[in-house]
Amino acid sequence: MEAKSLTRKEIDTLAARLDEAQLQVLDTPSLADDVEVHIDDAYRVQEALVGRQLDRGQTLVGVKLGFTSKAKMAQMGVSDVIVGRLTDAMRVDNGGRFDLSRFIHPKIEPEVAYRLMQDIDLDDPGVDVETCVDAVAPAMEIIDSRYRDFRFTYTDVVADNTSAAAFVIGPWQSMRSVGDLSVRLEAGGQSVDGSTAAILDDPVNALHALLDVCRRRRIPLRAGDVVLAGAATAAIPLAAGAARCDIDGLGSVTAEVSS
Ligand code: 0L1
Ligand code: MG
Repeated sequence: MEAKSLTRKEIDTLAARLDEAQLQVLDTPSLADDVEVHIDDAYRVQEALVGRQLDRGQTLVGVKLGFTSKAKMAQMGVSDVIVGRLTDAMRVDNGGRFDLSRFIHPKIEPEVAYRLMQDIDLDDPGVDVETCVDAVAPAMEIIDSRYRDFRFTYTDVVADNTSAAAFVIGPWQSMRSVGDLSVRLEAGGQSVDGSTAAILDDPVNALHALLDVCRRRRIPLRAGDVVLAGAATAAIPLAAGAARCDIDGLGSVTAEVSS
């Protein structure tokens, strides 16, 4: 049975619950334990949640994709990527330091980032998203589900702004083909190896998938926006110490995590 659509008040209540979980650094049970949320409403909750962050003075700086690996899609029983928003409060400088205390149970994953050089008209059927990108970079994303034990449904995670928590971008270089490059992530004494091909076979495909979702969900794409294309490996728990991602031929990105 289709979930019935939520009222404005219900949307705002769920957004406030997720926002408080983040602000208090306290997890919350899956929304699905209390209410059935349709995917359309999940994106409305996400918008309301990010709206609360913008009301506190944060600004939008980009978007991120999730579920870009076949394994993750299969695990969640979906065939669509998910999209979340990035704000300036999530940005960590390359080589910079950030504190673990602002997260509930953070994980880190290696990513490829793109930069948009122009606004994208979502209603223009002829737009060539690849020509709207001027740069590519290695990146790391910190995900921090606001749900207890990282246990969530597809709609839960969309509502929770796709677990977005922080990101670090390495040196930008001119837009180029990425395809299948080796990736190594080291963080908190653990390491994981993978390939950029884990991102929809080639991270450039994430740009097309992004445009498709943004058209359907009316998520703006603007000049200067960062696009986190998706994870090249499974995420690993984030612990204090050095974090570093190396992508062959694309460069490195680092951060220092303090407790
Ligand atoms: O790939 C991602 O950025 C994660 C999307 C959300 C799923 C998760 O929190 O594991
Ligand atoms: Mg990610």
